[in-house]
Amino acid sequence: MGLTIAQKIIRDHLVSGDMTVGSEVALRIDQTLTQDATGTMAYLEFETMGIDRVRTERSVAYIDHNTLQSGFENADDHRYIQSVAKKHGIYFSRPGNGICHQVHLERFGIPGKTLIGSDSHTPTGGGIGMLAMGAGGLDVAVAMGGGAYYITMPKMYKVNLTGKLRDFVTAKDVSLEILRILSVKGGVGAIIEWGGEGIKTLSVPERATITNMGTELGATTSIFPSDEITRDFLRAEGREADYRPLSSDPDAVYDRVIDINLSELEPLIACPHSPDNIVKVSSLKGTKVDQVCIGSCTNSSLLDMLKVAALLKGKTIKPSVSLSISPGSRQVLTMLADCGALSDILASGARVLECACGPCIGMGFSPNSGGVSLRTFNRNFEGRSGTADGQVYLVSPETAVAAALTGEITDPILLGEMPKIQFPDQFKVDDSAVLTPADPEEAKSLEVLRGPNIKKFPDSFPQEDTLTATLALKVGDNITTDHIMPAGAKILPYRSNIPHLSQFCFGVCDKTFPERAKALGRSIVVGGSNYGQGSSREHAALVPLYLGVRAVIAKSFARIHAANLINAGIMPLTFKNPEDYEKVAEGDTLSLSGVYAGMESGEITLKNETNGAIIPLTCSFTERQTAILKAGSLLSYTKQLGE
Ligand code: MIC
Ligand code: SF4
Repeated sequence: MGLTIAQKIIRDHLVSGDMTVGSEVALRIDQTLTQDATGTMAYLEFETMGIDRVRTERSVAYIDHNTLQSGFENADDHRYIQSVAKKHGIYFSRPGNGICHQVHLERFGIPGKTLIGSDSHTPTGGGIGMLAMGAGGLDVAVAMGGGAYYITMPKMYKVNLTGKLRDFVTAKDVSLEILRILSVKGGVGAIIEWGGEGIKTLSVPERATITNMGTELGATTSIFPSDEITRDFLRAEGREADYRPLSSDPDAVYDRVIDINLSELEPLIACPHSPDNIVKVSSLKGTKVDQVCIGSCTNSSLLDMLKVAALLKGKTIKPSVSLSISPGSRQVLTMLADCGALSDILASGARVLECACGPCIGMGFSPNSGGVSLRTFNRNFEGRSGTADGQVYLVSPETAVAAALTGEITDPILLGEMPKIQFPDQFKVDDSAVLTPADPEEAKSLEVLRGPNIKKFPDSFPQEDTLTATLALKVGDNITTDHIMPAGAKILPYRSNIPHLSQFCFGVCDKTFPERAKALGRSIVVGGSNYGQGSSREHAALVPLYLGVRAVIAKSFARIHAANLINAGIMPLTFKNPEDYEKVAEGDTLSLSGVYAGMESGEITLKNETNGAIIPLTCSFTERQTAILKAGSLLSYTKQLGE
């Protein structure tokens, strides 16, 4: 039987396990990336492992999320990451050099290699045929130390593209179309391979937009073949030597095949507050727009920016609209400046922001109250923009420009003719903002610089055979990690200070949760389906742990969050019968007995001591995961292994 692209890469990196769907496989990881918002924690974890130098082929630390530096906290974290990177063999991409995924694609990604990153949009690397996955910081720390990365062997989906995108219909619309078809949980447990004749019409930046946003499907990752288009991109980056062709076998077997005809697509838009809330742009015609933001790891490539500049050239944005543009990398910004496109952008009235995540994670540029904001980003979760009642829509750069010019939601096709873009066949390569690590000898004497904002990890609690605790919070379906542990300019500086962060835990759902949970000492949280979707932030597990949460019971979980809960020693358990969700209420006393046997058999019984209901729960922990939960955390487990 033939293999898919992902199966081939998994086969080549298999450390243990068998490749049957649903069983656990351990993979050798070639490359890692971190960003600063998850990186401080990941490097603190790496340091506790006592390993001198990373054992990967390439590990890169990016500073791109927390670049506001509104106090000493971020500056200290940057300094810490810079010093720890230099000492332990990690490349350091300085603040201002760009968004991790964009820079990694440009400078470091290699077809056929494995990459894990402490950021959920790491699958961007699938645009050049990498097996690139988002992971919790601790998993990345373990991989940096040479340990394997464990995943559940995913199903394989194939999206067959035919036809060719019309002008003003873009790769972003392809991402929105697949979200319309599959929804935010439709990719859970699957790897999505993109193929068909239509992919030959898509450049690497367009492919990367698609793999980037595959994260919103809940997919383990998304991947394109590595072909002549990949070779052209690597050549333009001066890295042709990194090219290797990669394709699936003609007789590869897929669990699901989806067909999309690019020629038939129309501009699409994701409405508040979920990336799968999709309608046609034309159906919202005339909706007044207050703000437009162009950028993020989804749509900040040179190609995107050149199109935006060409559409803005000689025009002025509506006075009622505020437009921000964040190029994805210093390379993109420099090339925009060199060819004059930057002047066209500035002359239109746009505000050019730093090459960083910026507004995407609520680091500035929040909309006005109740404001309608059209963004080329990948997430529009409630409150994420920093404005609680902001109405965020997700669109392509073309649709974004159309709104900025007209002041309302407008089908970009109405802009007339698409200007011709002069796309260079050589990118301007300048790696001076990527600092190389010290050599092993010099590294020995280097000091790691820590600031006072770095606080100790929460204590871990080995799971016991019985657990009795109060249900402190019951939430609904599709709860994101932005609900559990919000980010934004006021909170993000405290990613290495769990006690401070804890005040904001579940703030979007219930502001009283932190105080109540603390008072209870130990508690349980109940959720609906797809609990923990979105970001890879392990803080969404570490902070509940700090507040005493010992188990989360839900209808289903998102992949990275479930792994983060286990790594933190919190049990993710699933209702065997989803309707039993109704049999528990906030404040009920819940008890689990025979936990150890249940971890092995896959069934644990819950008794609701308040109303007497007996509720069967399921779990599918591997031996390793059971051992982690019994040890209290992945860190304690790893330490025990070393003893
Ligand atoms: C996001 O887009 O939500 C983030 C911020 O990049 C996160 C990482 C984080 O919370 O630090 C992600 O996607 O993993
Ligand atoms: Fe940064 Fe936004 Fe991309 Fe997350 S989704 S890495 S915050 S640009």
